[in-house]
Amino acid sequence: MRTQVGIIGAGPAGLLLSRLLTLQGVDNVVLENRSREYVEARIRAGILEQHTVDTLTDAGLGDRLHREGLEHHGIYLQYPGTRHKLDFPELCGRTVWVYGQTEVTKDLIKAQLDGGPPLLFEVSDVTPEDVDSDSPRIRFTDAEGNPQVLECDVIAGTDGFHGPSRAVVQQGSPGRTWERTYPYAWLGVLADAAPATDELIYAWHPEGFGLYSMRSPTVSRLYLQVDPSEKIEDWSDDRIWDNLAKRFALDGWELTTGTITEKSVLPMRSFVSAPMRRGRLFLAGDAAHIVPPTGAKGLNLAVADVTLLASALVRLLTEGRTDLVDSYSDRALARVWRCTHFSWSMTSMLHRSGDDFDAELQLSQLRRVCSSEPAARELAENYTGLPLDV
Ligand code: FAS
Ligand code: PHB
Repeated sequence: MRTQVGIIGAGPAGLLLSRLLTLQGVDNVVLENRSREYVEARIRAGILEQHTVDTLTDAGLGDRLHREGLEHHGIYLQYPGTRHKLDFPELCGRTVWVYGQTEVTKDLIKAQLDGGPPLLFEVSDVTPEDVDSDSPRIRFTDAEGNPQVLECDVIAGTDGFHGPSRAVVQQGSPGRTWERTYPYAWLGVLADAAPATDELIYAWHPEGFGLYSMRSPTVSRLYLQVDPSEKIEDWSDDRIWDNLAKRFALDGWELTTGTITEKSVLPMRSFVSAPMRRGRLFLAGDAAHIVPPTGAKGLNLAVADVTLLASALVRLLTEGRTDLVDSYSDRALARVWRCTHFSWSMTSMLHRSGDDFDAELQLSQLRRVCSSEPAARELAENYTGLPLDV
């Protein structure tokens, strides 16, 4: 097999990169080790920045998003006795959209299978080779168990945190990684319950953080800060609803409960790997970085990476110019660190560490953001998405 760009991983990063390259006449093949059903069922992100919405729309993937997505004009910050609205259009002139990553992935896969380039599911033993040469290749075993070799001009490692690509980059360069594991996790819940709020609530509470999100006018997506050692089987639906009601409690307001259709405990970490390139192998998305979901950055950062990478690869493969591929890693990492800092700062401001000194600092910062326009604007600009080249 031969193609211009071999893409490892059919998550949002790999699928969107494939779409953007295809629209520019660059042929590519996407290799995915899981099944289509598994990939489409993974419940993850929920918030899209305007840039992400614009990129999907410009790529011809915005119809269902604009039909079913919910445009949100702000978020609420809550601490005991106060629920304060940050008005994004007033603060920074931008909005965000609520549209689950599962839906983005379904739209991308549908477009890919509807006349798009090859997307091979359930492959295995995927190994990038000769990435320091101008003719790298990917060895893999196809779904039928046949050994295959995909000859490429370029390989994109969009294979997430557990994929093989990052290790290949790290082996070749004097690279390095940074990691911070947080002393808490999120218990995530999907429920058939009409959200009891028009926009997301980020709540600080003495017993722990709570996030009230949603997927539609009839489906709520909620998160509770828990200890990382918590086992989901120890959390009955009643215990979950009781804790959520406590963390969002406000006079004159009531939580809407319903049937819980999914629940899981999600670990939280910050992780950055540099550089995001080795020769003809380029990393994008979770393959290169992980952020705690408090800032709603993970999916949007993956989209930003592939927007930069797609332009760089088109210029390399259609004009033979290397300027954008040579600057890709530095430009992508500048935004990665900005989003890493923002996600860390939102996480540190809102999650209880158990230390009362920390609690006073957090409450002071929350009161500052809720009372100072410049402080609120800084949060709003980061949350709704900074320009690609920060
Ligand atoms: P992905 O991990 O989505 O995709 C990588 C793909 O590569 C996967 O399909 C994987 O199966 C495939 N792959 C791996 N190894 C392979 C191999 N050897 N061969 C071929 N394919 C291989 N972000 C938010 O903004 N908000 C959230 O609430 C949020 N919640 C999250 C919850 C969880 C449990 C996780 C893990 C992440 C969450 N994220 C969230 C972040 C998430 O949305 C990611 O940022 C986003 O999926 C990044 O997309 P990709 O870079 O494409 O990586
Ligand atoms: C979600 O809806 O899943 C979601 C929203 C905002 C976040 C994290 C997750 O910060």
